[in-house]
Parts: sequence; structure tokens; C-alpha cells
Amino acid sequence: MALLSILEFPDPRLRTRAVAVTQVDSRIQQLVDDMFETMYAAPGIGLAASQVDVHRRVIVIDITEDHSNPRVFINPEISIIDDTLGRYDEGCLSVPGFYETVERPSLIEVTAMDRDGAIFTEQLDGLMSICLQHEIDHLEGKLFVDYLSPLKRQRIRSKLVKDQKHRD
Ligand code: GNR
Ligand code: NI
Repeated sequence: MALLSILEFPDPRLRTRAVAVTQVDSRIQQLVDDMFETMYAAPGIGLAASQVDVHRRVIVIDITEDHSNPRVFINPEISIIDDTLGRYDEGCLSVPGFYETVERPSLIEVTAMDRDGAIFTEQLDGLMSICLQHEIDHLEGKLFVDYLSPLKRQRIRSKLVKDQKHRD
């Protein structure tokens, strides 16, 4: 296993649209395992491959505190079952230190492949629904800061650019 480094806003590589996985082979399974290790270490409840500079449609999520429900979504496709919007204070490992309210549809259905390449379909609500939508946005090159006002986004960008300069 390996810890991967996480890209931070406003890194332009986070704007890359990820391409579909054609075969769930051992390389993809290694990526999934490394993404879990990286997500748990951060710590975070979700991670998209885009965030570790691998532009393939691979997502890992575990919203439990005891790491008991690791979930893999490869080539996820979602449809909205209930477009009632729910609000949640979102954070992002690529936007460290900032939490802002985002509105998203509450109930979705997802079809995806798991770590074995098996296709499954299920409905998701609550934090799982929020998190999966947040991760699919990453695969499209979109970040939660894109839902905020330009002023808020610019403040976050300036602070992170300053932090990044102090680091290297
Ligand atoms: O760890 C994370 N927490 C979180 C909280 C609210 C909404 C979404 C998330 S996902 C985030 C990890 C991350 O950046 N995934 O892309
Ligand atoms: Ni994120």
C-alpha cells in the first residue's frame, strides 16, 4: 500500500475530467487500496482519484467512524430520485480548513462497479448521497467552492495559495 499526495485548490489538475475505467484490473485495485489508505490517514470520508492526480473514474467512501464500511464506486452514474434539496456543511481534502454550506438533491440512485468489477445499483440518502455527489463532482473537475459566491471562493483561494507558498 502507499500514501498518495492530495492536490489542493487552486491546482489546475483538479479541473481535469476523469475518463471511464475500461477494465477493473490489478492496477485499478491497487489504486483503490492506496486511495483508502490515503483517505483514512487524512482523515476523510471520501476520495476521488482526481484528487491524487489519477484521472480515472474511481471513488472510495467510508462514512463510518470505525472504517467498517469501505465502499468503492467505479464509473458511477447517478440519477436524482428526489430533487428536494438538503443543506450540509461540506469540507474537502483538496480545500483544507474550509467548511461551507452546499445544497444538493437528497435522494439519488447510483449504478457503478465495485472493487471486483461487479455492477450494482442502489439508492443513497443522507451523508452517503452528499458525499457521492461531492466525489462525482471531482471526477468532472468540479469543487464544492464552485457553488459559493465568487467573493468567498477568492478568499479561500488567496488563503490556500499563501499557505502553499509557506510550505515549500
Ligand atoms: O472528508 C470529507 N468530508 C466531507 C464532508 C462533507 C461533505 C463532503 C465531504 S468529502 C471530504 C473528503 C473529500 O474531499 N472528498 O473529495
Ligand atoms: Ni473533496
